[in-house]
Amino acid sequence: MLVKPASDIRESEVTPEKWYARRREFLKVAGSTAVAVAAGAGGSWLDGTATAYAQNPNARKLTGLKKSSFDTTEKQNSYKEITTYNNFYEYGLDKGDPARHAGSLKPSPWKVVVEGQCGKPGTYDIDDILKWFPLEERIYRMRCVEAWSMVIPWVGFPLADFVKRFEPTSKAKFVKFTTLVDLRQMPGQTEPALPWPYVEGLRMDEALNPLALMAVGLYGEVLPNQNGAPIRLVVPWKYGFKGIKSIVRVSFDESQPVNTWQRMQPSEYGFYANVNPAVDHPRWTQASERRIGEFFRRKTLPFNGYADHVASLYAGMDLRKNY
Ligand SMILES: Nc1nc2c(c(=O)[nH]1)N[C@H]1C(S)=C(S)[C@@H](COP(=O)(O)O)O[C@H]1N2
Ligand SMILES: [Mo]
Repeated sequence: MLVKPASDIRESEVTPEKWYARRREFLKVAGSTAVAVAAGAGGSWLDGTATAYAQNPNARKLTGLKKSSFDTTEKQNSYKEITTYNNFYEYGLDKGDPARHAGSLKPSPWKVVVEGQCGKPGTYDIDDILKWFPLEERIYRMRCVEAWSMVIPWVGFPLADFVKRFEPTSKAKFVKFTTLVDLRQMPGQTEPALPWPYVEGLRMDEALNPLALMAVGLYGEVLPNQNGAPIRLVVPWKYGFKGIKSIVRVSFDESQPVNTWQRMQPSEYGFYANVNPAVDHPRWTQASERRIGEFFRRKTLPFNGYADHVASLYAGMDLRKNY
């Protein structure tokens, strides 16, 4: 194993979310934190298995898209940036891994189980789900907790419409989302980098906020696998890890779910995960961010610039405690 001195490790290789996952992965192998951190600069379990970027075998234009009133007018990131710089630990921990390895995901056929406190539980086919909701394009800022950001033209439908269709009962206080578990389609799940499956959740009023999007495409085409095909969540006022990919289960729950990153390291990743420049991550600042493709950092905006739409959801809450 090649062990680089700490000063040789690029900033992008010791990014926050990766740190814990990498440590877990290597603790198993090497049994030592020191080796684990050094190994972060070296090979991953998938190195050498593929070199070309995975192509989306189902690439298909989406037509008849409505324009959204929520669009940002900021410059959009390129298709290449959006599809080759990803977090999707089911395919590896490096930003290029999902593009290289997510070709093994089969987004069709695909079913989504809806369960819990609702009037219409069941197993629904993605093709039917797509027929129920008119699609729209929404150009959203996205901000990762690792302090980079992008502007992405998503295609999808409001999560609120999806939620209402299944008639949640008065006991449904939270919506929990779960990603596929399949060791052949998601080979990264053979490593304990994260506790699989990936899980996320929203409070019911957050889920009903019109900004929350169920995304099924970007740049006018169906989602590439690496971005979470065939259906993923986009919550633009929260850190990127809330945007769970490749969803197979939606559950209406009475109690607050424990999301994956909160389970990994609760002192650093909370349930709310609202973009908040005033609350630093314990190991780095959240006051600024680097827009992918730009050199200079920008100041991070409260709620990622969506405060007018969502700040009222948290009136009276201490957002230092509820991070
Ligand atoms: N299932 C699953 N969903 C996930 C992740 C993951 O590792 N697995 N990573 C999250 C994180 S940390 C971010 S920043 C976004 C990245 O989305 P993108 O690759 O489409 O930009 O996906 C989120 N959704
Ligand atoms: Mo992230």
